[in-house]
Amino acid sequence: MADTFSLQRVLETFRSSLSENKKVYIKYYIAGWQELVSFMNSLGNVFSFISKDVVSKIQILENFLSGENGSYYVTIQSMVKYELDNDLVDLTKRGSHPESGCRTLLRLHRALLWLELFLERLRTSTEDGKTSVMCSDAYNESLAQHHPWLIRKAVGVAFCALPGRDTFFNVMNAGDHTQVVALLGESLPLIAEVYQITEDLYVKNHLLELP
Ligand code: 1PZ
Repeated sequence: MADTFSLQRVLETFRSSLSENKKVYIKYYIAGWQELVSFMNSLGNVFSFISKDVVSKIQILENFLSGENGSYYVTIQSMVKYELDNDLVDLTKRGSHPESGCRTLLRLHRALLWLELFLERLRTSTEDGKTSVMCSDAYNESLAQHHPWLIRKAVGVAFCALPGRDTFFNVMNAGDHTQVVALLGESLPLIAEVYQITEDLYVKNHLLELP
């Protein structure tokens, strides 16, 4: 994986994560997150507490995927079935399975909603739009509801360190502003679809509140 971020690659990995029959491949789902981590790292050290958390969650899922039961972790659907059938998920409070695949993926899933809301704001923003406001509005509508006060404060501080809209667009490495906006328009429905498929699966299995 190259060090420089490209929005195009994020789009490609999320596209690869969807199978024809609407299964979500964990391998590509976490590869998409890995790309986003490299993007965050290029924005500066203030974000390292965020990217560390994402990296550790990617690692947990990667370990399952490459472990002896890896074949059950190929898709989000097979993981949910396998872990539930075998009582491998702490359902109401953290106990003997504090780092199940289901609860770990749920954290990334919630963050994916943040990403979707943020990118949509970025896509439709005007030249004087403030990335910090777009980020925090998206955050308050999504992830913030799942974070305690201390984390919300720390995240608020990090948002203030965000570069402006121009820099953001440049770091995405996808050409001029018009091209970035077009690519965002292409990526967002994909991200939204992956999100919705996961959301439906988690709703169906009552997994949205996993500790
Ligand atoms: C480009 C700007 C980046 C803004 C990122 C906005 C989201 C802020 C998320 C803050 C996470 C704070 C650190 C750790 C939090 C964890 O406690 C939680 C719950 O996990 P648990 O403790 O239950 O194991 N972790 C999360 O909620 C996952 C957070 C993922 C954040 C993804 C950011 C994606 C950035 C993409 C860049 C374009």
